[in-house]
Amino acid sequence: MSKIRRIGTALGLAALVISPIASASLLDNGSFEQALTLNQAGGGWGYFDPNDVDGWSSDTNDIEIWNSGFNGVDAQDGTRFAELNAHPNTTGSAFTLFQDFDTVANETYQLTFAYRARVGQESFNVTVADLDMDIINFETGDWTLFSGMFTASSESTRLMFTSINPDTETLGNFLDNVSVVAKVPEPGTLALLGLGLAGLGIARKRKS
Ligand SMILES: [Ca+2]
Ligand SMILES: [Ca+2]
Ligand SMILES: [Ca+2]
Repeated sequence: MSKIRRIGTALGLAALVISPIASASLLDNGSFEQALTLNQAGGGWGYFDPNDVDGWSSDTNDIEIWNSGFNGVDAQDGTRFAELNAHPNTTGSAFTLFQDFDTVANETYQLTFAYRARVGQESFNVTVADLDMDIINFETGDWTLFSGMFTASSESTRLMFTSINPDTETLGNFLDNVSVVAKVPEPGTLALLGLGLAGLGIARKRKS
């Protein structure tokens, strides 16, 4: 086996070992793909008690899920997405959508998600650990991707979306493809590359 092929094999092994770790989201049902029965508008959308929705919760409202293509809005990922401004609003307060997940204190994570406005200029807040942002949401024709880093402060962390505009009206602020990943690939890559190079060293030694 040539040296180049050995390096290739080592890198290939490293990539194989790393990729599932790097890409595994810590969230449950982050893309809203759970096979709930959408019973509004002939399967276009539905709203659900938070207890019936995997992963996600709300203390104030039902959770609204749309089927890709309904009202001309395609999911950004998979076949379903959520509308933060859910249906109905019985409390008269802002809409919330949150999920708690396991973290390690002082470790850094990356949050990514897609958002899209429904009617015009909309906005919402996203809060997770030390990340707290109000996001202006004005693009009705396409999804916008958000990416941000946060550092956990405890063993359980809450990711929370809250409607700002509209505040209590039921139309607005689509969300999809929400993901949280641990930012560990750099040290992991280095360690595995080290192992791979050590392996090369051993192979070379045996040959000589
Ligand atoms: Ca989705
Ligand atoms: Ca739930
Ligand atoms: Ca709605």
